[in-house]
Amino acid sequence: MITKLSDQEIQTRMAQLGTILGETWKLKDSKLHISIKFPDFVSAFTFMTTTAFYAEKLNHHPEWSNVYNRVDINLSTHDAGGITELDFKLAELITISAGNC
Ligand code: H2B
Repeated sequence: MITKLSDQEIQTRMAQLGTILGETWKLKDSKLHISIKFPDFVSAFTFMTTTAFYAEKLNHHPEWSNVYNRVDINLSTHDAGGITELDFKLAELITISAGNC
């Protein structure tokens, strides 16, 4: 069973996360949150498709929404009731994949 990270561990890991199109990952409602504005709908949806494959590979899935060229993402581990190592793994993969979209 994966365990929740401490507040200190979360702060340390957040400082190591990169940016996506100038947007930074933030802590919102005890979840890792980012809101990304893409140039258009196609690049936003391409990003979501790429991310979906990473999520399935990790068996760890985002809470997200898309309106035209904006994608809002919230990451937490439902099974642990908070933020775990898996959320940072997915956030890192998302940050890398956004660089390729
Ligand atoms: N995604 C997230 N974000 N948190 C989880 O606890 C989780 C998940 N659990 N994806 C996985 C699937 C679990 O439901 C399956 C049964 O392994």
